[in-house]
This record gives sequence, C-alpha cells and structure tokens, in this order.
Amino acid sequence: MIQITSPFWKRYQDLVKKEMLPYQWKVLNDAIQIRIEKERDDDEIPNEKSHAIENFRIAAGESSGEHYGWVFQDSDVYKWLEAAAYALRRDPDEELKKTADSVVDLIAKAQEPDGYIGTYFTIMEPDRKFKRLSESHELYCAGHLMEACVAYYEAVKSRKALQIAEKLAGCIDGHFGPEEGKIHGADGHEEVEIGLMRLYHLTGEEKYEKLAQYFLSIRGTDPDFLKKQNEMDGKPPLIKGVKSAPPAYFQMHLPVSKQDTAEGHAVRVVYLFTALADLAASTGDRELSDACRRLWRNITDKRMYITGGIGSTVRGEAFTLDYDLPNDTMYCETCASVGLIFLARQMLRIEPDGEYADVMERALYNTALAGMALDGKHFFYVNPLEAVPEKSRKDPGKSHVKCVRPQWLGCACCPPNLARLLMSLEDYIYTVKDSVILANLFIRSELTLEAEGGRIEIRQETEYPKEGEVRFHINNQSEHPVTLGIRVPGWTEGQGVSLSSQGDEVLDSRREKGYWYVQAGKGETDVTLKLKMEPKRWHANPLVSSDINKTALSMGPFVYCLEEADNGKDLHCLVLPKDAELRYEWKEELLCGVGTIQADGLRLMPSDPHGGLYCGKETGKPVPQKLSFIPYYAWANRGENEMRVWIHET
Ligand code: FUB
Ligand code: ZN
Repeated sequence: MIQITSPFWKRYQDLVKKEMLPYQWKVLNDAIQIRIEKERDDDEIPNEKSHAIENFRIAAGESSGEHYGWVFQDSDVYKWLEAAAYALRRDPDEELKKTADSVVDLIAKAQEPDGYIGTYFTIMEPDRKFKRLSESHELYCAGHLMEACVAYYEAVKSRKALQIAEKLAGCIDGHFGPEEGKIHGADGHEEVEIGLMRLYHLTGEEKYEKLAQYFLSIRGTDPDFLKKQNEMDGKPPLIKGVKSAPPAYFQMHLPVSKQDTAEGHAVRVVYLFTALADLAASTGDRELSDACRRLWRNITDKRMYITGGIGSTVRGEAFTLDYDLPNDTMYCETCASVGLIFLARQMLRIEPDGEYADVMERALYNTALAGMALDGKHFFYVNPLEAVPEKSRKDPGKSHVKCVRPQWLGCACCPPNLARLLMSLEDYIYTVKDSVILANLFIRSELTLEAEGGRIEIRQETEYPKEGEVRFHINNQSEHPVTLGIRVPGWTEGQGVSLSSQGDEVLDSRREKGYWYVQAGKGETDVTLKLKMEPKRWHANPLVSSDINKTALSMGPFVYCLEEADNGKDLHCLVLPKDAELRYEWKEELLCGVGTIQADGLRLMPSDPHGGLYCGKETGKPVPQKLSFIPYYAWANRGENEMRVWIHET
C-alpha cells in the first residue's frame, strides 16, 4: 500500500477525483453542454456527443436507438471506471462507488450470454463480430474492460466486475487460438494483451497468460492477415481512415520479436511492447526481453521528443524514421506518452536500469501533464513543441496542432487515459522484486509492504520536483535486510549528486545502471539523496534537422518552453546567447505555482523596414529582450498563444 502526500501530485490526484471524474462522467452521459472538437480536420470524426453510456443502455436493452461514436467508444467508459477504481482504492467514497457500481451493472447487462461485449456490434452489426479486426477494436476495448475490472476488483472486491472480465476472456479464448476453427490472428489495436496479463496477475490463471502470449506471438506472422479478413468481410469499412493502412501501421509487418524499430501507430507500439515486457518479466524469457530492449533503444535513442512525446506525424498518428522529430507537425499524442510510461514500468520489472525510470519521469512531467489543463477539464490530444495559433487555423497540415485544450474530443481516448494514469501514480514510484526495492520516482509518499518475514515501511520526504533533496526513512520490521535502489536521474549528469545513509556518504561503487544501492537491516535507516537542481541547456543530435543550432531548457524533471504570454509573438525570432545566465525564480501565484527560468536574450528584428522577404544583409537586427520560460506542461493555460520549446542559440 502506498499513499501519496506530495503537494504537487496530491493537487493532481485531487483534481482528478474532484473535477475530472465528475466532469468526464457528465460528458459520457451527455449531461453537460460542451463543445466537442474534432482532433483534426477529418469528416469521419463523430463529434456531436459522446453517447458512450447511452450505447451501453441500448445494448443492455434499457433504451432504444442506434450506436453513436467511434466503434471503440466503449473504451472511454472502461477507462473512466478504471480511474474511478483507483480513486476508490485511495479514499472510500460512497457516492463514487455507487456510480461505479452502476457502471459495472450496466456493463454486465450489456454483456452477451457468451461473454461478448462490444456495444457497436451488439446494436448495429451482430453478424460481423471479430470479422473486421483491422478496425473493429473489439479486443482493444476488451483489454480496457479487463484492466478496469481488475482495478475495480482490487479496489472494492467487486466479484461482479471480475466475472465480467473472466467471462469476456473466456469468450475471446473460444474464438482465438492455434486450434483449428479459431481465428489465427490478432486485433488491429493492441491492448487485450495488457488486459489479459493483468487478469493473469490477479487470478494466477495461466490460461490468461497463455492467451496473451498467443496474441503476441501470432502478430506479424502473416502480414496480410487483416487485409485478407477485410476481403472476406467484403462490407464497408468501420473506419475509413484505417482501411488501407499497411501492416506496419498495426505492427504486423514482422513477428513482434523481430521488430527492431518502432513502426506505425505510436500508441499501438507502446501498448504492444508493454504487454511483451510484462510477459518477458513474468516468464523470464530472454528472447522476449531482448526484443523489448531493442525496441526501447530505437524509441528512446532516435524517435522520442525531449518532452517524452512520441509519434512524429499526424498521418497514422505514427512514428516515421530515426531522428525525424519535427516540432510543429508532430503528433505526440497524450495516450502515446501514457503508454510509454506503462512500457517503462514493465521494463523496470525486467531489469533495474534507471534509464527506464528517466523516460517514465520525462514523459510524466512533460507530455502527460501537458495533456490536461490546470482546471482538469480541458485536454490536449496532440502535444506540439512549437505552436502558432494562426498557422494551426490556416494551414490544413496543422489542423491537429491545437493551441487551446478542447473541452472534449471527437476521439476521447486521451482524457480518461490520463485520469487512470494520474490516479494510479502510486504504482510507479517503486518497483519491488524480492528483497530489492527500486525508488523510481521522487514523490513524497508512505509505502507499507507486507514482505516475507515482516512489514517494511518507507517514508519519502521531499519537496521534489520543486527541490532536489529526498529523504527516505526506512523502517524494516522484517527479519531480512532489504536493498533500496535509489534512482540517480540521468538529467543530473554534470550536476552535483550525493547520497548518505545514516549520515555517512554512500560510496560511488554502490552505483549501478542509474541506481544507488543501500542496505537497510532490521530497524530504522535514514537515507538522503541530494540532487543539485539548476536550469540546464540541452542540445539535440545534429541529425535532428529541426533542432540544429537550438537549445531547450530544463530544471529537474521539467522541460521548459517560451510562451507568448510572457515573451510576445514571433517566438522564433528570440535567441538565447550561449553565455546568457539562466536564473531560476519560483512564482507561487503563476499557473498554480511554477518555477520560471529568466535570461537576457535577444529578439531579431527585420532588417528591411518594408518587411521584404529577402535581403543581402544580416537576417535580422538583434535587440535585447528578457526571456521568460515556464515548464512545458503548464503552457496554454492563459488563453490562445504561441509556444516553443527549442529556441535559437548563438
Ligand atoms: O484507436 C483507438 C485510439 O484512438 C488510439 O489509441 C488513439 O491513437 C486514437 O486513434
Ligand atoms: Zn489518446
């Protein structure tokens, strides 16, 4: 059990509990007047209403009408339920439990006798179940339902929720597998593999692990599986935009263990490898863990933004190629960074390497947090590193780059995904394996572990991310010593870092792969980590054409950006001289309290007073300008305005 007491994260968790969950519940019930925006200009996007709960009512026979929304609309409800489950795990709440129970009842009623659930198919096309897996998202939704049911069972011991999930898994097992007569293929969107693994961890039933393993091993063995299925189906597509996507879009171009580069739809890639890493960690299979490592290397060395965003193009919401990281047309979907965090967590179960937690922290404090406004009721789907409102309005190639978070989105996958992540943040702070406890994230919290031989408590005291000192108070009441591995963040390279245990410096030799190890025998042990927090400049590999001669700033885990509200328009004209001092200043009243970075910079003014495009002289006349940077996650909370992360450096 772990309880977060960090003021920074408590604010977020309270926001999810008090604002996001009730707000999202109203949206799912169409009980609130809001503007639902399309995530990009695309006629196919349904954006009149959510209708998600109503779809279930119709499928359950409580109401009549047609299904509305994406074919995967059900997953919005499942993710909401999962987030509610974590909220209930944290604090009992009769009202919320009543609502969540009613959702479980409704889902149970919509579940068909053979265990099948999918409101679109139940209502609209019952004869088409599992016949169009490229677009149907049936197993994607199933995976989300399994995750929600497991979380809900764990939170309130709901047998009903668990039965729904088990019945559904049974139904899927009846349709998919190597046996003759079953479908020999996988869903176009991974997720069921994650859900099945969670069901396996909860119940210990090997059949669920086996089914997850089946989906992971069949994927990509026949790259044309989906195409052939579509031809057999012969009916109009369920999602036009996906119909002619190539196998790589679905990670079906190669068997999964042979995929060395991240290809296709970014969320799908990280969900796929989250499940694979889970399976690798659970079985100890070397081949699988090597595949996960290779994929991880490709993403984090060559295809990830400094903000922890992934997905370089809107076309297919996808990865493109190594070092292709455009800042103003990218996708960087919130869900993709949430998925990257899931993946990092599973990689840590494979092996202790601080790099995984570094990426987890990068994605969490930057892209994931940017996914929602400070009010908890507005959300980004796409997280640009450079945005100019006028360009987003007038350039059709940038319709997905929004400068203000919408109240809701036609495809609402991101808001509830963020809700479930933030509400379960407790699960990411530590990784426990036998007698080793890895402290991955620095979050003021209290952990109680019932270990073999007795209880272990760890109290983390820290003002992080505001300050860099972290004190661990370990109370080991067990008979055995425990080893605490404390992460030394990658961003401290070149900055001061020290660790002491019971007042004595811990030797450098106890550092390995990003963790600093201390032993805690029976009784109490106090360990203090000191990280020097100061503003830092970053430079990208010159192969990243978009970032050449530019710098990005950070302070602790936060990546910074310039915003028009503080610096005026035309942010691309601003320059940070190489020798400019970076001054950190905490502003309590700004954006719910943020640390700003101030610097003496320059603004390039046009040399031609008539505004002509080209001239033979210097490109612009530099005039002094004070620059003020804010943490990236907090941008777009002061109305529509320009923003940029990478800034010119001279
Ligand atoms: O396809 C289901 C979800 O919708 C994906 O994960 C997101 O990228 C969005 O396309
Ligand atoms: Zn999303």
